[in-house]
Amino acid sequence: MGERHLGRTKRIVELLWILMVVLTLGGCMGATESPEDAMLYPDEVKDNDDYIVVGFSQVGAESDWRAGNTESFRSVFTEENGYFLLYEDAQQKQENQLKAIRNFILQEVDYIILDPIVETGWDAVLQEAKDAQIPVILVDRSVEVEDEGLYTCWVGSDFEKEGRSAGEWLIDYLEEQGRSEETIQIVTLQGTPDSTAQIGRTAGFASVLKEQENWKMLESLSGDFTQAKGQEVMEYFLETYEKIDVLVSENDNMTFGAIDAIHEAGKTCGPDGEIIVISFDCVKAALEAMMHGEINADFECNPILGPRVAQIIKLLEKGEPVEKVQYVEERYFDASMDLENMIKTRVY
Ligand code: GZL
Repeated sequence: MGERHLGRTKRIVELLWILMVVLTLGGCMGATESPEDAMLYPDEVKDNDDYIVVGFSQVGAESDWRAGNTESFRSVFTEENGYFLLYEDAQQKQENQLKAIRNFILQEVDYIILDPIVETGWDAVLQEAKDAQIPVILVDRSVEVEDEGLYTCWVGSDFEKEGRSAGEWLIDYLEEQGRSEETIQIVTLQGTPDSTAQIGRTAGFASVLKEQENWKMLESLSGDFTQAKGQEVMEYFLETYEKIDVLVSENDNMTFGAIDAIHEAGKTCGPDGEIIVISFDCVKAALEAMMHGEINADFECNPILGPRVAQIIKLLEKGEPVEKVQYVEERYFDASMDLENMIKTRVY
């Protein structure tokens, strides 16, 4: 961006903040109580080619993973980088995302980024975005729609591969422990029902489980990806089933809650415990819990999607084609690894 442009842009940003203060002090804008009240931005920004205006509808703030994911967008879509970001936290409610998207359309943003809390219920609002000629980029979770032309592309994880890798890891681990012939009783804490992450992880692990005659899935229940719900459901599992050999927990925050429940029930988990704990996300706090002997294995779900989406937008700005489906690189960790050094390299 040229110096002249930068100077003009800086002035517009100053104007924008003054406008914001005036309107807020005047009570005209107030805090964003709901998506309809999301900050309007002045025409000067709207009509200023120096800026790419992006509306981002985020699932919520339910987990450490989500915090890392949100930060990866906020740190990239900045005015210094030539963007104006309208960010909306849907507080894990689809209706808030629908309102936010309609708000972005009203404000004539250049792009909409959507992390859809669940896969269904998006056809109408995505058609409205298409009619308004606003490209929609899906991130992390995906959508089930009649017409896949309603969105430009999707960037995220191969959730089914994550689930399958967890099942394959458990086969190897039980082999090492000399327990391949033992009846293995499993419970699952599932993520938000109908979310892509839950659908994929559940299906992936199930594809391995169905080949293991001695594995028995006692019950699978939703912990909604939160620590509180994860603890509550694990308490129910521990009260209901006398012998639980494995917990499959579809994200680290539910795992943290489950570990608390296991300890409160006077039981143990991890490599030296009664219950094998398999988790997903690989946030730093989970790898630390693994280092302290509470988690056996964790399957990464890379939340750093912001830079990838910025690259996509740059290509779209040049009228270049982008891949419809774009997976991010992922790995897993288990307690046998040199976690102390690995944790130092983690950014979330
Ligand atoms: C997965 C993401 C999930 C994480 C959870 O990509 O959608 O949502 O696994 C988060 O931590 O709540």
